Amino acid sequence: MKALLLIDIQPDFLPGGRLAVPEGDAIIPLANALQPHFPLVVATQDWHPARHQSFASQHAGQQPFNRIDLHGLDQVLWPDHCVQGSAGAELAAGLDTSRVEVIFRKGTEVEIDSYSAFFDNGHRKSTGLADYLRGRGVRQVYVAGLAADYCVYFTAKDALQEGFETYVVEDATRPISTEGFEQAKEDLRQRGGHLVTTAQVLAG
Ligand code: VGL
Ligand code: ZN
Repeated sequence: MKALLLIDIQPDFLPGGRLAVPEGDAIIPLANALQPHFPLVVATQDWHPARHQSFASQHAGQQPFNRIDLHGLDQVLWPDHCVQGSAGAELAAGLDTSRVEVIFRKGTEVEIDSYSAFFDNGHRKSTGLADYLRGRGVRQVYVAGLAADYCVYFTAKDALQEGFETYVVEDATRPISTEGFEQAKEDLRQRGGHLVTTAQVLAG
């Protein structure tokens, strides 16, 4: 049994959004085309309280994209984004959600960021996604969405660690930093992950 994980396809990560990923909107038709090929589709939403500590606005003298130590973890400071209940935090209007069975929200704790759909960045708390997938008999996980070098990467890494056969659908994701994604891909390959294209998934 295989599952498709659609990561953070939200207006704030699309061109014009508050943390826009270049060409982020290009993945939406692919995310829609992939869905009918999976018996289980799960989506995530980045879902931050307004005063989330990953926001540069919450740290005096800091600018977006600076790095700080946040309670012992390396943290990139972001522009305010995906604030709970805001328009930018919804699932993108063009995304077909009719086959999305469940939506996992993450990043809800003020003190800690959460890139992965499985755990917060300190691996302190599980979201329950791994047990949910195992309970549904899932062995293979395909990851698409935004951003390739952050939430898609961390989700794929945790999926591997949780023992799932893990595929990143390379054309159905876009990075914040191209160089960051190159490193992420190398790391995922070394961990036993697979990179595939939408065409390969549709043909399989
Ligand atoms: C993300 C940075 C901050 C992502 C979320 O979805 O990749 N990146 N919050
Ligand atoms: Zn975030």
